[in-house]
Amino acid sequence: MLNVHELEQYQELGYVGPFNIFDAKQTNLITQKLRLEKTKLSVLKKLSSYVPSFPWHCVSVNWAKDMHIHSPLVYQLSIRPIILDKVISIVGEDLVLWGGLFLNVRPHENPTWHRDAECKKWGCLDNANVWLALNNVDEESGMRLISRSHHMLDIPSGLHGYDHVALEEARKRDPKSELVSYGDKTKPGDFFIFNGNLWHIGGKNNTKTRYSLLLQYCKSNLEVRIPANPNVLVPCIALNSINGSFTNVN
Ligand SMILES: O=C(O)CCC(=O)C(=O)O
Repeated sequence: MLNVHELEQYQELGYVGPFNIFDAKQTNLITQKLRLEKTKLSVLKKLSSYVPSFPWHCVSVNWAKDMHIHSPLVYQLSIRPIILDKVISIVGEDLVLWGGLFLNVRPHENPTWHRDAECKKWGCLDNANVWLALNNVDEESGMRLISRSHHMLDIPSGLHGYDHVALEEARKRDPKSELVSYGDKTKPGDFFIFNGNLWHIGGKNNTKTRYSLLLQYCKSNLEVRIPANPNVLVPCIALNSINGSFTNVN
């Protein structure tokens, strides 16, 4: 569970944590297994594109955050009580897991500031993202956030990877916003929780691939659509159901 202060911080600033869940040995093992599961999934996706009747209708769409439905380990991690209890404190008991993304960010990649397009119409306590630091997460390759930006109506385009521009823009909207570098706060095996509407950017390591896991939860009655293909509902997994009626669960 989150305590009252942690929940207040999530509402006001948009993030909470870090919390430790795994030691270095466990973290290495998880990274290895997830690399394997991601490789298997990408092979299956390629195969499915050659077989018109392949029953993976949601997989072939331009949708990368689907490891929660295809990787047993991602699902198992998402229901670990130390994570799920905290997410429930924010979102409530009736919730779904709508996104699972194993990130392997390489040194040549250029991450950009963004917010999660899927949740732009949702309220503050409607959703929670969990970011689990796996391998090669350090000061420079951890996540960076702009506090309070989840309350802002927009995010300007063209922020690219520039922290000072993102902060300047945010402060035009709320002078109390701050740049928060989670790389300074997290070590492999730690996780933190942030609102999907928060302006955020994943850092990169200049020499090694950085590994982390993003788990995305929301209230079960919300519609989650693939931003690039809004006719398609995102495949979700019902967790901890009370009433059993879910908008997104087929
Ligand atoms: O690089 C990261 O870990 C951030 C990923 C992210 O923010 C996203 O996929 O929306």
